[in-house]
Amino acid sequence: MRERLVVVSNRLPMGDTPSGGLVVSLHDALAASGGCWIGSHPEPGDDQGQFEAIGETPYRRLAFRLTDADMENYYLGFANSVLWPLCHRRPDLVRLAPGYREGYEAVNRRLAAMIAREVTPSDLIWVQDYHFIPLARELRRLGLANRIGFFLHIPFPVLADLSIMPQPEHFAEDLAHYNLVGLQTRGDVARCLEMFRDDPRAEFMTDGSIKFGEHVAQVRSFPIGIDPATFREEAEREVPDPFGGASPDLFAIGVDRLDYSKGLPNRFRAFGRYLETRRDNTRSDVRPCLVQIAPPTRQGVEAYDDITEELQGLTGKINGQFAELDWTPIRFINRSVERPKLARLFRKARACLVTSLADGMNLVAKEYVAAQDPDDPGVLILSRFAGAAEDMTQALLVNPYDIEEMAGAIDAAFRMPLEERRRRHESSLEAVKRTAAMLWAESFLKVLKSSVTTFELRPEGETPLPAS
Ligand code: GDG
Repeated sequence: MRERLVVVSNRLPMGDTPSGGLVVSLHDALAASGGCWIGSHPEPGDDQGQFEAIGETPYRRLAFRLTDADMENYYLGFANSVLWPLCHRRPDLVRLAPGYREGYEAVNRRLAAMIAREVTPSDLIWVQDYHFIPLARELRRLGLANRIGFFLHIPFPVLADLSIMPQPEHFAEDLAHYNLVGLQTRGDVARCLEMFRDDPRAEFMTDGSIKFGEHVAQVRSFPIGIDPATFREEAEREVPDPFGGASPDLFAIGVDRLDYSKGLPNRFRAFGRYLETRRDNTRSDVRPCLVQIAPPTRQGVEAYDDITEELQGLTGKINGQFAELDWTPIRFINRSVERPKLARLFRKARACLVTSLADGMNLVAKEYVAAQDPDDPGVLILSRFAGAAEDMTQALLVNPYDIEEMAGAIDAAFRMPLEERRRRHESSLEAVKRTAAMLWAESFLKVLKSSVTTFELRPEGETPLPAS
């Protein structure tokens, strides 16, 4: 029987043309296997337990709907007010409200029942991210013996933080229902293994896999990447000047969803500190800028509203202190910018600031490096706490809590000699190529396909419904 791939993610890509590294690489893998991609529809609603088929692609796209209550309890609630802050080492921002956990479990249970009607026993199921940690457990409960893989895009939590969760014992148990747990970095794998080591129910096998009751799971790192060649082409394409003729002399760029994990307030403070202390302060003809693009996300969650206000305040303060009639030092764009413009901005920027306090990988770091002109490249300033730092060791690595150090790195990046910029860029680009998106999907699926299944097969007579 043919092994189709079934991908499950929180959001279903809706457009006709796939874009973005993750979407493109999964699109290619799905097109090759003729499988399907399951995800939530952007419009809320009640799907009555039935998937809705979306548009034309070489594979099927199936949408489920989230009701307003699901959005509140599952999405904004348990996923983004419990799991997200917990995995990003912000236990102080965890909100435990009645209904969050049940809402999260209910969406996973309902989705599992819908998936079980779609898949055949030979299908490979690949679940994406923290929205669906219990999904394999629910699918096993319905008798599915398929190979099921899970990839966590965000950092694996530290052991001490896990105990803040309601029913923390479920976390290890739920993960053990997957045949393969994929994580971004070796550091994440170490934290995951530490959790299993601490759990008396887990047993380590000689091949490194973990036996948990009747289940055996493997834990491996698969650093995610982008498609560097396509991104470079986009960056090279001539588009109208994104600054409309008012291009700054010298600028650093930041591109992040407006999220507290991305370390934006300290980035702004560091830029202010750099302006205060920069060595070429006397050269009044150079007007350096920070261009920060930060589209809003998860509006309605208190911590996100707070950080937006904080950044507006910092921008006003720093611009008030340094701006001149013809110079705005911080350009804070609290909206999304189209991809071709973004690629072009990356290419023009002399430095890119990625200063996450915690980050699974950070694709912006890779996009910036891919977009550079190798003959005259800009400099990546990269937080030690972004997964990307594990391989991109030739970036200017910084501690995102240390304002002084970051201000120094901005100064060093703006003044770095061409030879050093080239050397650092060449090495960073190698790392981006080594972890290209296609390889990420291929290597995960290769390991998943070879994993042993120890799950009982479906009880006699219980066959899945044929895929419609
Ligand atoms: C999660 C993990 C992990 C941003 N603003 C605009 C825009 N973007 C694009 C970027 C980049 C993507 O969004 C952001 O990806 P990141 O990796 O930086 O961060 P998260 O969204 O937090 O992603 C992260 C990732 O999953 C993948 O596993 O790396 O650690 O947190 O592609 O360019 N794109 C456009 N306009 C914008 O305004 N067009």
